[in-house]
Amino acid sequence: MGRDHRRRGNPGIDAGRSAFRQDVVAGLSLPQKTLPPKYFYDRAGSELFGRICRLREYYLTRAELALTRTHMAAIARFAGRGGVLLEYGSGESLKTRLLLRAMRPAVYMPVDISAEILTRAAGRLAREFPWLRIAPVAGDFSRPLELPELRGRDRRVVYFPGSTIGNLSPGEAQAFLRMTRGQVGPSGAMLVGVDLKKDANVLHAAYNDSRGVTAAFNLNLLERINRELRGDFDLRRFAHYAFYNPALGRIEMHLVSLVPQTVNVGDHRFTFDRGETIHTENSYKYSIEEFHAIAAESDFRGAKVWTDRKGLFALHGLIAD
Ligand code: AVJ
Repeated sequence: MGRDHRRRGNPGIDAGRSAFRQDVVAGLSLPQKTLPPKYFYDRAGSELFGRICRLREYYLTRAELALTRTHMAAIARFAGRGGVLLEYGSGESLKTRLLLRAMRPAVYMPVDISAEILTRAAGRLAREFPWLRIAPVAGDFSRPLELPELRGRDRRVVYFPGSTIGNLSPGEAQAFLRMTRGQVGPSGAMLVGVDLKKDANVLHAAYNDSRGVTAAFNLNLLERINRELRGDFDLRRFAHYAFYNPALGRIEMHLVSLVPQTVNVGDHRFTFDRGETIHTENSYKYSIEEFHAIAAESDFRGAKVWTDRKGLFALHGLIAD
């Protein structure tokens, strides 16, 4: 029983799985094999990402937390009191709690693709912030969203921390900001966390940690394909490969085939040359000026920017222009 029964009984999982299958088959059929990074975050992947955030080499999380603490009063002043705070992501982080405490929005609206994660996070926040109205929205923030009706005068501020925007190409980031600008309206604002350009050796270490957690995170994508899509990837025949591409200003993560091989995913077959890669993630790094230029093309103005003392990470305060 089990499997088929469960799949027929749960259209949510079925729809998700068929989108996953479609994306995997399409991506592995390209001349440069590619897999979308959003599929890293199954249960095991999310756990591994949590471990990455605690690694000594992965400076991003600590730098963003440090700058948020240091500049909290100014950040809250920028966001303003009593409006609607939308967060793209489930908002489980310490940074979110600091922001909620300082800013005291009238409504907090976390937007996440996983209803399960949202419900759990919202329940916890509700206990911690009894005065706060929490309105979780289950949906994909990378597409135009239907938001619950809000009182029209309430100022909307979108919080998008963690440099998640770095997964998008500059052109996609611009389109994404433009869409968000439509979402918040003419009196709206955005707080977006962006990893800064820096010494390539520091970047390299952050994505090639000595404990191999990032490697496990990358390889878990193949394990997920094996589990969910009847794949037969042999994880010993692929290796994590991450490097900084200075011309494009991004970290690239790949999985390299160590031997010539054929892999099955359900009824589909894919062949790999020795040394051929699957490109699994880009993580773009922007100077303050570069990010301002992207914001300007999206009808946002870079009004404020806060960084940590070491100049590793930036939080941009954008206002509708
Ligand atoms: C969650 C997209 C910001 O790009 O640094 C961490 C994901 N990948 N280590 C990043 C990630 C490898 C992370 N983001």
